[in-house]
Order: sequence, then C-alpha cells, then structure tokens
Amino acid sequence: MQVQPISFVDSVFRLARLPEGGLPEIAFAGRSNVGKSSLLNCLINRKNFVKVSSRPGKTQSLNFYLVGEDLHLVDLPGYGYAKVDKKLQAKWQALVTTYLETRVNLRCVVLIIDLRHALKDLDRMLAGWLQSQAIPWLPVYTKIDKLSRNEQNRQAQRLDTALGISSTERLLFSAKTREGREQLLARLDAFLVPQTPDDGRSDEPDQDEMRPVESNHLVDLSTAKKAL
Ligand SMILES: Nc1nc2c(ncn2[C@@H]2O[C@H](COP(=O)(O)OP(=O)(O)OP(=O)(O)O)[C@@H](O)[C@H]2O)c(=O)[nH]1
Ligand SMILES: [Mg+2]
Repeated sequence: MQVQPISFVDSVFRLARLPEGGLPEIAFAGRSNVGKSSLLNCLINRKNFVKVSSRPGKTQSLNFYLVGEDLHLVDLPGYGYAKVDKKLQAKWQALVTTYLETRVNLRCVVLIIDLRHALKDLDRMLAGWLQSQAIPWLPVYTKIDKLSRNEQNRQAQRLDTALGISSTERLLFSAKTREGREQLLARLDAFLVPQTPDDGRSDEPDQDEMRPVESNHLVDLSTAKKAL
C-alpha cells in the first residue's frame, strides 16, 4: 500500500455527506481509547495527522482520509465509553452501523482490540455482526508493547478463543514500537486486490449503489435513524 501522499477528506456526521466516487475504503473500528487513531498515524507514517484524542469518546464522526489517489481510510468513532450522552451515542451508532451495512466500496473493517484485556461484549457483538453481514474484517490486537512476549502470547490466545479465530487470522500491533506495521500493510493490500464485477462488488460501483440492508441490525436503530 502506498501510504503517501495523505490528505484529510471530510468529517462526516450524516449519511448524506459520505464521500462519493466509490473509492475502496478500509474502516478502523474499536472501543473508545483502544488506539484507532494512533494505529492510523503509524500506518501513514505521520505523528499526529489523525487526531489522537485527549478525551475518550470525543470522536463522533466518520473521518475520511485519502491515501495516494485511490484509497480511503476511515477512522470510526469508538464505542463503549459510558460517559457519552445516550442520545448522541445512539445517533452515531446508527450512522456507523448504516455505513458498515450499506457501503459497497468498504473492503475491510479492521477491528482493533486492546491485547491487555479480556474480550468485551461490544467487541464480540461487532465481530459476530460483521461475520453475519459477510463484511470482511481483520482483528488487530494492539498496545502489545505494554506486555512481555509471554504475556502477549497468552493474552492473544485468550482473545483468539473468545473470537473463535485462529492465530493466523489476526495480527499483533504496537503504535509505539511500530511492531506489526509491515504485516498489517501487507494484509490490507490483500483486501485491495481489484475485484471482478462477477464478485457482486465491482471495483467501480455506482456512486449511489448501496448494499441491501439486512434486518439483523447491530443496534436498535428505530429511534436513532431519524437523526440521519
Ligand atoms: N503504549 C501504547 N499506547 C498506545 C498505543 N496505541 C495508542 N496508545 C495510547 O492510547 C491512547 C488512546 O489512543 P487513540 O489513538 O486516541 O485511541 P482511539 O481509539 O482513537 O480513541 P477514540 O478516538 O477516543 O475512540 C493514547 O494515549 C495513545 O497514546 C500503543 O500501541 N501502545
Ligand atoms: Mg480516535
């Protein structure tokens, strides 16, 4: 993956404002404060291009970055931060869910999980839901610099079991030491291999083309969708 040049495209609060053009997109999801923005900065070789939050739960928009000329990286709002106003939370959950459900050019969701902790319910829900929607996803266990090598292996195995995946399906990462960066770039490249129209997800979809929305929603959208 070509990580330069990089430019900020938009901070999106409403579905109607999603960037047009059908460029392939890779979205980065995870709990609040898990290190999504730090991982993105590490990937693009910039110190603070993507805002690293001083207050968790602050990011409430989908932030789009253009990498090279033909790829969007999307920093998603973090979930699971209790102190966020419930109405606001429902509004952006609806935004994120609908984006993930319907965006045809979404190639992969990188699900970032703190290696130090047990799998949380919301992580499990999101992972299960991505699988049920057949949305390609890549688990990345981050902040590995905070654990010894032995602890890393032990914790990673626990998370693998909780997610029901094998060790080859995920990556270990540290935004601090940059460990895992090359492997992550290589894995993401594999999601960007041009697809044939026969796949049902052509390389250049119509701008307005949306995936059909399944009834199996990640969150209860009944009230929140009005806000979109
Ligand atoms: N030691 C260490 N610290 C990290 C790593 N990744 C992120 N951090 C720290 O974790 C905190 C949160 O990082 P962010 O990148 O802002 O996390 P985020 O997931 O984008 O947070 P929200 O946008 O609030 O959801 C910051 O203090 C980072 O410096 C890592 O790999 N190692
Ligand atoms: Mg962030």
